[in-house]
Amino acid sequence: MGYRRSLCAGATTLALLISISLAGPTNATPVYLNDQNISVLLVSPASLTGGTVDNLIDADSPSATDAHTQATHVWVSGDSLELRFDLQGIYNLEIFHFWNYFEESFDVDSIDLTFLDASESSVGTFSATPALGIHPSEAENFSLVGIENVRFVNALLAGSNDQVDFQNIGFTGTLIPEPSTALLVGLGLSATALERRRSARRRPTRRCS
Ligand SMILES: [Ca+2]
Ligand SMILES: [Ca+2]
Repeated sequence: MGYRRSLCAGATTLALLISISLAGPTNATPVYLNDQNISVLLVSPASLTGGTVDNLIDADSPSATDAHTQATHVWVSGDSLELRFDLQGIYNLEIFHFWNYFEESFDVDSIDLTFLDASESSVGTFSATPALGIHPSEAENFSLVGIENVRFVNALLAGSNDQVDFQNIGFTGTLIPEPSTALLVGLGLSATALERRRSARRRPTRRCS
């Protein structure tokens, strides 16, 4: 009797877990993405005029102030720079955070983002004309709608002043479990359930109630 009850409970649990896996992270908490969990590469130009690529994503939180110093900002002498972010996981993105420079003759005047999934297919775009920053710099927050299943972000930042200077970029999003992980869990549970069913066939059967 106890064994049959356990078998029925196991089948119910399996169905529930698969249902949760397919439904996605309905209760997941949005996380802030910075140098602790994502990476970024400079695509063009070949090098920065000032600052380092690491300075791009080094703000601790969306509410952090990023005072302008040579150790915190990013500066290119020219019309634009291109960046590529690797989120190191699959996210539904909710907010784009941008810390602009505070002088019109150096700041970023336009931003174009292209969001890519794990196979590098586009899953959406977003364009913004950020406000002039203040000093010390605080983030301007842009809501992202329908930007889902993102692994990579290509960013083009341009200035109409032959200078492109800013303090920081960040994202807030919800991590989606890797399909392979959910699949492995499902397969493992299915194998266990199958073995139990084979064992149960050797015993009298009874319907789950
Ligand atoms: Ca920074
Ligand atoms: Ca400007």
